[in-house]
Amino acid sequence: MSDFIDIAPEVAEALAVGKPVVALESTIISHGMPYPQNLETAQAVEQDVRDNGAIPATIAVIGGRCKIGLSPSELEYFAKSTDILKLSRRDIPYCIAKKRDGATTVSATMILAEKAGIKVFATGGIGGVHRELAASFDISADLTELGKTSVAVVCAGAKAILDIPMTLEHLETLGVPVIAYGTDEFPAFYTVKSGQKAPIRLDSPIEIAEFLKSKWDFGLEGGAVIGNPPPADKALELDAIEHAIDSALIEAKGLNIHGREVTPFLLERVTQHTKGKSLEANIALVRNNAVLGAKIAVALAG
Ligand code: PSU
Ligand code: MN
Repeated sequence: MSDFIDIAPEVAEALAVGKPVVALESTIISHGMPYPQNLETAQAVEQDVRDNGAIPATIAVIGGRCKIGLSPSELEYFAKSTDILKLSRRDIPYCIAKKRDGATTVSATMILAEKAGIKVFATGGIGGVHRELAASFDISADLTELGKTSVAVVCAGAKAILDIPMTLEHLETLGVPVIAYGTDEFPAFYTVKSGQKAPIRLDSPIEIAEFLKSKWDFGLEGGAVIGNPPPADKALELDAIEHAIDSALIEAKGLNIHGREVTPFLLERVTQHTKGKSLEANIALVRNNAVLGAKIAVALAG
């Protein structure tokens, strides 16, 4: 493992003695938010994990080395650099072989977290089935990864830029449990409600930890989606975001944006259309997820 992976000393120590660790992704830093909000958010999220009793491990690839836990200067370098690949499962070997820098999406972060022995990962939103699936055949590699890699992903659901009902259907096909935390509906990232009932509702970090232990101790491999609604005071209303999303989707089509470019493009345009309100919501919900992730990791370790 050490041929490819460097675990930060603090993270390695915590893992060795069974202390709670929460994995954090880096695509949100490099491709999900502009500088300097990306750096401020990444730092705040790490602190949120610490404040709730766990050790943060931001995951990325630097110079072809897989990093589990970044130093403050690595985090800053990552937030500022504009030459960073976006990595899903298939992109990892290229990044390693070419000794490049790569930001890990949900799928790649899950893979590296599992290899390091980290069970809980907090992020903003997972990728999913894109709208107008028949035309694009765009289904995020995040979903396939959730089907086979045993890491719990705490998120605010799937962004409304996606087709949420189809995303939930595909997660069922892949055998991925979907849990809503403290609510009946699966959240839609910027909004508390998606109009879709979540298959399972659990109301405390301990219940979630018991659920995860049951799954994995029984030998059912694969991840789980923990949908944590965005904080009510920063969440947006569906009408407000729907228009921004529709315009962004039309623009993406006109510019023939496809593949891995789609999600970063839509996020940036939605931020412009909402005059920064969506970015504010995004920051608040990632922090909120880090807090829940830490509490689940603490419950799992206890
Ligand atoms: N959600 C966010 N910001 C992001 C992403 C999700 O709020 O930057 C990233 C995650 O890394 C996720 C990826 O894994 O987008 C999905 O990309 P795609 O749709 O290309 O699979
Ligand atoms: Mn895609």
